[in-house]
Amino acid sequence: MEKNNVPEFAILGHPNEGKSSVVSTLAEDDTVVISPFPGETVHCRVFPVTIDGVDIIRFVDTPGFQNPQKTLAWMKTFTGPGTLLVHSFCDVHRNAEAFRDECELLSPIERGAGIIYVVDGSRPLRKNDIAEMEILRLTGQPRMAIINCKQEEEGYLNEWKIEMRKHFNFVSMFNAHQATYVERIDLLESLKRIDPDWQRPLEQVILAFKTDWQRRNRVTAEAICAMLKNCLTHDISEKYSDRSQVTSIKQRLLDQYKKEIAKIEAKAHGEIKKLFKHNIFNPELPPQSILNEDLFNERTWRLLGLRPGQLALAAGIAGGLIGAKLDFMTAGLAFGVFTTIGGAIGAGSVLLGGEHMARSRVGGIKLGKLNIKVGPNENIQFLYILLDRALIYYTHIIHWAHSRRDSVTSTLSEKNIKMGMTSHWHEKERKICALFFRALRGKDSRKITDAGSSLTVLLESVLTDLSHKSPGAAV
Ligand SMILES: Nc1nc2c(ncn2[C@@H]2O[C@H](COP(=O)(O)OP(=O)(O)OP(=O)(O)O)[C@@H](O)[C@H]2O)c(=O)[nH]1
Ligand SMILES: [Mg+2]
Repeated sequence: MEKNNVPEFAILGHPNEGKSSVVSTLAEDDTVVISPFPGETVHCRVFPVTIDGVDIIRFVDTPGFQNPQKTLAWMKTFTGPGTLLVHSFCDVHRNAEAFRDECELLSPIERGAGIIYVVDGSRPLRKNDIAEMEILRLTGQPRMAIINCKQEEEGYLNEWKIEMRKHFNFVSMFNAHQATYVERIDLLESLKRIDPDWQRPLEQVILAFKTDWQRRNRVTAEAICAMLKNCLTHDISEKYSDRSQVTSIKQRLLDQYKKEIAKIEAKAHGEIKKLFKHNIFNPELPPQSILNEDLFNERTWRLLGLRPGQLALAAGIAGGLIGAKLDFMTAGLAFGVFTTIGGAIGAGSVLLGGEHMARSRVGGIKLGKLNIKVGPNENIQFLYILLDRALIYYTHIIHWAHSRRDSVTSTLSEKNIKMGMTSHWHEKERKICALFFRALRGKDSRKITDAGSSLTVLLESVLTDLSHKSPGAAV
């Protein structure tokens, strides 16, 4: 451990075993270079985890062992004090090309870093691996081993575990590309056990991690709430004088309305992505994800949001128009939304795809001109659709390990059931949503603030629950 008490861990191992991937996932840093070709990392690089401007822990990415058996042979002949072993080795071999990588990878250990040794447990154990483990044991530094299976092969795990227990204080399974928030915390908990001196500093690190995660969840809840407010109150309008242009103006406004709503939603999703430190790579959605669908298309409305019965109740509490138009509306749900604009000009409002998704109004204004207005959306289902999409997006983002650079291949079977989360909520939660929706339709800003605060608190607890669920639960 460094003098200033910031725990430092060097991630060591054979080339191409996933060292950089482990660093990237643990440090939540997608700038770490990961490559399918061995020998990618040639210099040590420190990746700190910084919270509130302070480094709380540092992970050091290192090159793979180049010549472990010869290194071990030299170390076995060393007769000086054990505390000088690493230093002496580096001193003697500093300019030897054959030991360039060993000198580099041992440098963090020389300055007191702990060791996390990474192996790919899906391949058989080799002589070089045993030499590497023995070298690390001889350094005398606190150390744990991580088995990071790159393939689904588990036949070699036992021999790895038996061998590793001889050399390490702790052995743990950790899949760099799949690890979740909970698994990262578990790994830090394991690190705590490898040396009594590190117990307290690592407890502080874990606490800082958890507190920061909670903060991110709170900010995410606020961002979702702000997005809902913006989307649910959004409208656009245009004046016109020539009645023959009404249909084309309405179509144009409707397209514009949808684009603007999509932009508000995308902005909120972008904020979530950034909060969870995905800065460079775009966590790819599975091809069949409902989030790839347009917000306003039929599949989205069929699979997300509340079920018809729930919706009637929600609309009742929200005091919306929906309850009164239930029969027509549920039919609309089956056929999709925004499919037609219709020609009901002059009727005061236009039913879009069987719903009051957005209103187009034609009303007289001064100077004999007319006005067409699209929005705000008066269907409470819109709130639930947006909410479901935000929660699905959040789940996807938090479960996307920072070391992942590939695309998603898992398939999702689309059953004929609601895939969103809100349809599983209890009445109490749906009431909070309904009150927020109702407040937005009124003009009382205090009511809006209060209802928004209740919704934010609810969302924060929903996000906390999701953080502790396995990614399998996500859509
Ligand atoms: N499927 C899968 N692939 C992994 C995992 N960890 C690493 N890989 C892949 O293995 C390759 C090597 O990963 P790196 O993290 O760059 O390995 P490294 O040990 O840092 O390699 P060098 O720097 O070359 O020594 C990359 O193609 C990774 O995508 C894993 O947990 N699952
Ligand atoms: Mg590397």
